[in-house]
Amino acid sequence: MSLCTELELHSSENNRTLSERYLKILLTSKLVIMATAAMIILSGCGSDGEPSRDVEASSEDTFPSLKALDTSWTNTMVWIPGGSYLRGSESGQGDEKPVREIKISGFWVDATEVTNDQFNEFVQETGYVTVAERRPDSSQFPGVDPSLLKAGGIVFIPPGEPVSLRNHYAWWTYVAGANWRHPTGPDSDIQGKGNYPVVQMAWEDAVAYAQWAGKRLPSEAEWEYAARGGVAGNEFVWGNEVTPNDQWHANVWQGDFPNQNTVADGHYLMAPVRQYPPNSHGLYDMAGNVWEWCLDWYMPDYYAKSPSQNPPGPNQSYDPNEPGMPKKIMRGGSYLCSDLYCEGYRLWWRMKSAPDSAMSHTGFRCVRVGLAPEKM
Ligand SMILES: [Ca+2]
Ligand SMILES: [Cu+2]
Repeated sequence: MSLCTELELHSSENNRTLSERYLKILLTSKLVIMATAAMIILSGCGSDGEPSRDVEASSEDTFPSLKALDTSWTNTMVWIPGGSYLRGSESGQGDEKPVREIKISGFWVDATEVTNDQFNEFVQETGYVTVAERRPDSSQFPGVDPSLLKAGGIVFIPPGEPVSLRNHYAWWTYVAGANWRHPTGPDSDIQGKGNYPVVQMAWEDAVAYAQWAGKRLPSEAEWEYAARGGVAGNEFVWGNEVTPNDQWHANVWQGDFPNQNTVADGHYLMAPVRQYPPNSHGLYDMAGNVWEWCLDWYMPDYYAKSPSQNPPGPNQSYDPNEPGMPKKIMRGGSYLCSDLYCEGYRLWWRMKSAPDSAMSHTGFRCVRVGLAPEKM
C-alpha cells in the first residue's frame, strides 16, 4: 500500500483528511466563503467590479504599448512549446488513469517556485493580506467563542515520539500566527530566506499574486506537461530511478518520517529554489520542496472525461474521501514526501487540498500565456 504523508493517506481504507484537524465549525463556515470568493476570481471579475489584470493584459495584446514591450518578465520564466504528452500513469491511483494523449498550447512558466522575495514585492506594492493573516470575523461565526478565532496556518511539527503513519494529525498542527512571514509560527521568520519558496499560501493568495504579476496559475494538465520536460513515460522529473548514482534530485524526506530525517538530499525542511538539477525545460523543483497549487478543481474521474486539448479542469469539485468539501489540485510533492511512504514527487501524482488551507509546505508557481520567444 502506498501512503502519502502530506494531506491524507492515498488509501481507500482511511478517508479522514487533514481538515478534521481544523476547528470544525470555523472551517465549515470559512469554506463556504472561500468557495464563493474562488468563483468570483475565476469569473475574472473582482468583487469591487473593477476589471482584473487579465482584462488589461489582453487589451495590451491587441494594442501593443511600451509596457507590453517590456520583456523583463521572461528572465524568470521558461517557454514551453506547444505539443502533446501522455498524461497520468497506468500504475497510478484510480484518479490518475486512464493514460491519455493531451494536447497543450505553448505557454510560459516560472522557472522556480514563487519565492519570499517575489511575494514580498507583491505585498509591498499592494498591501495584500493573505488568508492565513486574516482573523476570522466573529460575525461570520455566531456561537463560536471569539477567542478561538485566530489567524494562522497549518504547520508540520514532528511529534517526537513514534506515531502511526496512518495518523497524520500527529504531525500537523493549526498554529495561530503562522503565515508566509512566519512559516512555522510566530517564533519563525524569513530573514535571509528571500530565495526560499513562499509557503502558507491559500489558493486564493496564489491567484492574487498571479493576477498582480500578469500571470495565472497553471492548469493541472499544463503543470504535468511542463514537469515531464518533453520526455515520455518517465516516473520522475529526472528519469526512472529514484536516486541515480545515489544522488537525490529533489528535496524530499529521507529516513523515519516524521521524526527522523537523514537529510541525504542536503535539506531537512525547505530548501532555497534552484538547489537541484532542473528538468530538461530548465524548470527547478518540479518535484519536492513545496506543493504547487494549480488552477483546477479536483474531480476523481476527470482524466476519463476531460477534453484532450488544453483541459481546463472540471467546473466543480468532489472528493469521495471528503464529500462536501471542494478541493483544488496541487502537484509536485514537498520536502515532507517520504522516500519510504509517499510518492508525491512522481510526475503523475495528483494531490488536492481545500483552497483555504494555508500550510507550511504549500506554495505555487505561475504561468503566462503569450508569444513564443522567437515571435517576440
Ligand atoms: Ca530533504
Ligand atoms: Cu507526499
